[in-house]
Amino acid sequence: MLELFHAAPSYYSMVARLALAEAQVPYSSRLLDIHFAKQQLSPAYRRLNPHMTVPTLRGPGLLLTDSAEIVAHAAAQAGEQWADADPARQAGIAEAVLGHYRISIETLTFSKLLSSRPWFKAVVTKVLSGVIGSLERQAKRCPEQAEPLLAKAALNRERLAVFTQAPIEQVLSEQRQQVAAYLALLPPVVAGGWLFGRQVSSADVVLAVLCARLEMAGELALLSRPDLQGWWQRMQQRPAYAVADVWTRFQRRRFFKAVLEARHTPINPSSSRA
Ligand SMILES: N[C@@H](CCC(=O)N[C@@H](CS)C(=O)NCC(=O)O)C(=O)O
Repeated sequence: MLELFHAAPSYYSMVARLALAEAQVPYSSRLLDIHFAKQQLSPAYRRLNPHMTVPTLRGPGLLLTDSAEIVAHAAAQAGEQWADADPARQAGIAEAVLGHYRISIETLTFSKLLSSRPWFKAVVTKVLSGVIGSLERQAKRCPEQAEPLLAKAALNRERLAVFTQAPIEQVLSEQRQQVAAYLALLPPVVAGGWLFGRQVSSADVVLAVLCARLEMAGELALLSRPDLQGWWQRMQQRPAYAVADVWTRFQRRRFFKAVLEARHTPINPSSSRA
């Protein structure tokens, strides 16, 4: 049985959950608390996933540490059920998926949050500075793992710089432009169909999670094309969409419930890459 290490409200965890649900790949859920306990930074988890991020998919002879790898795995498992199996559509699908991964979801989400709640900037600064300090201390204590720990500290410094160095409205406006440009380049969707024809694809999976995040951020107006609006309505009706637990609004009670559940998640890093 596959195990999916993920967090309930995490964007890239939702990508993995939706891909696996659409491909009907069963897995055991292993929830992590990436916000308070920061289990993604624990020694056991970082041996499993050196990027110290969720999701991670683990199984016999399988260790996937990035949502894009999990989507590709799901596409392979789905075979002819997904448009990805059609050689004529592969280049277009790959371009749509890659374009999605060029968008900084985190910058979009946080710039929106900070633009409406300026007081949140102090919280973000405090949390990120705390994480950077902790990673740097751990790097000193465990020199053999210093490289990934310092890389993660540097990444968090970059995150901090994005939100503190430029006016937040400017950051948000750039993110909006990037998302709008991405959506404009997607292929026209024929009535009742999916992005690349009559079968869903990796591109539908990532776009669905992007739309859910736009809705959560109050930015769904960016989805201005009527064909994509119809697609989004239909996508939300798919059984896999409900199974995947894709969030279109922040669910405080479920968030804390998942945090509590995560305390009991065993992380045994004894697996190896395929
Ligand atoms: N490229 C990675 C990004 C994963 C990622 O950034 N996940 C976020 C949650 S949505 C995370 O784990 N954040 C915690 C951290 O960076 O410490 C993927 O697609 O899996």
